[in-house]
Order: sequence, then structure tokens, then C-alpha cells
Amino acid sequence: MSKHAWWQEGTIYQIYPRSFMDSDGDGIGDLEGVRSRLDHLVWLGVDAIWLSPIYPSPMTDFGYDVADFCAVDPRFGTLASFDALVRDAHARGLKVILDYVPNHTSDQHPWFREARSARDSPKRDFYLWRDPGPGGRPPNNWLSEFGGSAWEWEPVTAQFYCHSFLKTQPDLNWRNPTLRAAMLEVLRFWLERGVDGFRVDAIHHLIKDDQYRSNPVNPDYRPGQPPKRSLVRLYTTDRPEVHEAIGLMRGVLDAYPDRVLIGEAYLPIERLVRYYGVELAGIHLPFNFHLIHSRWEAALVADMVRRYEQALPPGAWPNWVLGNHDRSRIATRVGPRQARVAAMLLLTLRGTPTLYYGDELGMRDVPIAPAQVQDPWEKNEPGLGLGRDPERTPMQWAPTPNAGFSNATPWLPVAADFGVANVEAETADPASMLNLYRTLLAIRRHHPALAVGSLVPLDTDADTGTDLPPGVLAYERKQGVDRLVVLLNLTSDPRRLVLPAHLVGATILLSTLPGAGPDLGGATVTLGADEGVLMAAP
Ligand code: TEU
Repeated sequence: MSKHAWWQEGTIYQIYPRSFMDSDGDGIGDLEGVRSRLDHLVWLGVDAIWLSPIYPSPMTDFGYDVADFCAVDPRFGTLASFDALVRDAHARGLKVILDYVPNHTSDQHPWFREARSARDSPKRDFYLWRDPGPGGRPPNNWLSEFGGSAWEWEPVTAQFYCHSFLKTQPDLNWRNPTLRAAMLEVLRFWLERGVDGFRVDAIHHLIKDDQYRSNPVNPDYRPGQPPKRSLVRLYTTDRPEVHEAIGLMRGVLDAYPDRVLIGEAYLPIERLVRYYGVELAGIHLPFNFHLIHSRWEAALVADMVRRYEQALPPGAWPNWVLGNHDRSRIATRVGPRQARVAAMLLLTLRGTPTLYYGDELGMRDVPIAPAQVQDPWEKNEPGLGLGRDPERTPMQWAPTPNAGFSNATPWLPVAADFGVANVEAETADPASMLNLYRTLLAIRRHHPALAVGSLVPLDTDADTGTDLPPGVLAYERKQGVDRLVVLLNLTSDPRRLVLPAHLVGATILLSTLPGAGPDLGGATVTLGADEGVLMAAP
């Protein structure tokens, strides 16, 4: 029996439900759609699906504005269709992870409707209310992530409420014990229905300074950056008290066997790793987004991997993310050829990989004309390139109308290249991105060195005779007798390297360049332009 949990050995696949598969012809994806595509995900070789929010919502932030935490939005289905999805997923060995959005509700949530109606409402303290500052201004300088002040005036009760995101997303007050208990009950509701874990939204935003101090000005702010960057979010994110709230969530999960808590926190490595909690009693997998933010240069990526590995508390399990519904797609960020190298990197690093739907097809950001914009952030702060619609376009299933996603016009446009970049065409093409992902996932599954082994960076080293040219990222993965070598050329020129003595004679398992393996010359290996190779150590 393996001593590792499924969420350590396995791979997570993020589904943005609006965009994955539409079963009822309204141009919006739904749970029945997801259910109808489970066999594809099994074929691909992932282990768990994480669904972005499926709860009843006015959709001002496409589901991240929740009006009822314990139901399913009719656009996505019903509790019965959710149960059917979980049942079918489990029957195929797939785990199901839900999005949990504890920082805020929709302004249409019954709690907020009640809270805003009267100062003495029992729900008033579920949210963050403040009197105006001098001259009727907001109580402090806090900014919304999506533009403008984080404070909205509520005329009926003559106070401001705090919203870290849209004004339709009022922040909850996690210092209130009744609110805390109600939110923990939400976790139990879904755990009882059989979900295998949660991805906790915006966890670093959960608790705000109890003295409501203004945030300091960011001296490094440059015009053109998102306006929220003009302040350092000292008093609005990553507050020490957040760990107490996380401990409570973890306590609920621990009453059920084999569940996982994943946290979304955009933080520097040193602060991120604190989310594992004291004695690892916090989040199992604080999402590591540093591959998304790193410049695509081997030396920088190697240094970041090293710093992350060193910062991990003893026993903490690493994880890696290349893309999600909030960030430009990897194939757009690094180009289609390096996106294949990135796939090999993601699936050979040490730790749980999370894949974003469509990245396995090489999907790219889709240009969105002004009239087609859906994302509220883009609408609030247009023209800065902040919109998230480009990475949320419909999954490309087939070279048929609407890419096989829907019978109706989809809510966002389908990529222009869907005729070639789609599941059907790429399944049939051994050289496709889809088959590269599938092969990598299969190799990962069959090699404990990749799934759970150690990672040893290869550097230029006179003692071992290693000579690593600039632009190449290289490491070994080992677990018992299973030993693999990963060589990644992050440049678009060929690179020749000399292997360390103990790896001379390694044999190729896979190259990212279809058809072409690297030129093997004993101790020297020539990597093609944009080539990554995975080798079995001798
Ligand atoms: O994003 C939270 C988050 O940390 C933001 O700072 C994020 O980096 C920024 O909004 C860019 O998208 C989460 C969700 O992933 C996002 O889709 C939601 O809009 C947001 O929370 C509010 O729930």
C-alpha cells in the first residue's frame, strides 16, 4: 500500500463549468455536460476534477458571487445532477473538488439582504460595516481588487460595507463566531454529499485588520499596472488571524477520511508556505502560482524551484500550477512550442500538478472584442489588459459548430483555430499537445520517481563532469530504483550539454518534439530548439 494520499500522487484538472460542456443548449456549460465528458478525463489520465463555483449566483463575477452556498445554480443543474456527477466520477476513480468562497457572498445572499436592512439585524455583524470618514468619505484607503474603493455606501443604514472584490461581493466577517459556524456548516453539507475536498477562494483575503488601518502606498507602483497595486495590501491580506480560520476549516475536513484542502493565495514563497500551518494543520496544498508569474528563463525557474523546495516546511507537499481562469494561458505566455516544454515541466516537477482545462489542447487566449466583454474587471477598468475572458473561452471538443461545446452560440467566442485544436483532431494525431499531455500523465502514473520521488537539480559541476549550458533546466527524480532525468531547453536554439558521469547511458522515454529524439552522443546530449526530454537513468 502506498503511503501517499491521492492528492499527493494524483493530478488535478480545473474545470470552469461555464465553459466546459453545454448539455442543454443555452450556450453555458453545465454539470450534465461535465458528466458526459468524464470518460475523456479518464482517458487523459487525471485523478481529480476541481469545479469553479456551481452555486446559485447573480453571476456578476460568474459564480464567485454566491447567493446560496448549499445549492446548485439552475444554469448548471440541480443537486440531483450534482449527485449524479459525483457518483459517476467516483465510479471512474475520479475525485471531485468544489470551490469554496468564504471571503464574501453575493449582495443577493439572504444574509446580506437582511444585514443591510437594519443596523440591529442579527446578520449585520456577518459583514464589515464602518461609519464614514471625515467629509463622508470611505473609512480608509482600502482598494477593491477590481478597481475603486473597497467601501460601498449603504444609504438605508448610513454605513459603508467592505468588499475586496466587486461591490456585489460584500466581505464576510470571520471574526463573528455565528458566521464562522455557518460557513463551516457549508463544508459539512458538501462533505456529506461525498465531495473529496475544496479549493478555498482568495484565502489570503479572509481576515482584515481589526483596527481598519489604511494600507501604505507602494513605492514600486508604476502607471499601467492594475490600480490596486498602488497600495501594499498590508492590512487587507495575509493577516495573522487567517490561520485560525483555516485551522477551523481543516478541523471540519479531518472528521472525514481522505479529503483535501487547497487554498488560493497569491503570495511570495516565504509567506505562502505558512499556509501549510503549524505542524501542517493548515491547508494541504496552498496553490503555488510561481510558475505563472516567473519569467520563462531557465535560470529564473531553476532558482524559483530551489527557493520553493527550501522554503517548504518538513513534510509539506509541494504543488504547481501553470494556468487558471484568472491568468493568461500558458500557450499564449510562452508560445506553442515552449508550451510543450512547460507541460513536461509541470508534470515532472515534485508535487501535485493542477492543469487548467484546454491547456492540454494548447488552447490560447482568445481576443475579445469590446462588445463581447463579459468579465466585470475588464468592464470596471477597461483597456489595461486585465480582463479574464480570453482564458475562459469554450472547451474545443470537435471541428463542428461551436467546437462541439454547445448547440447554441456560446457565452464567449470560440477560438479561431478550433478546427485543428480540438479533442477529436488531437486524439487522432500522435504529435498533438493532447497526446503529449496524455503520455506525460501515463508516464507519471507508472513512475513513482515522478509521482512521489525526490527532486535533485542538475547544475554545472566540475566534480561530476556536468556541463549545463544557459537556458537549460535539468533535474533528476528518484524513488528507490526508479530514476528519471528531465532536460528542458527553454530557448529556441539547440543546446549541447554534458551529462554527469552517473547519468551517461540514460535512455529517452519521451521528447516534446514529435518524432525527433535528442541526438545521443554518450556523455553529451544535444537538445533541439524548444525541446524537452524525459530520460530513464542507466
Ligand atoms: O481570485 C482571488 C484573487 O486572489 C485575486 O486577487 C485574483 O488574483 C484577481 O482577482 C485576478 O483574477 C479569486 C477567483 O479566482 C477569481 O476568479 C474571483 O474573481 C475572485 O477570487 C473573487 O471571488
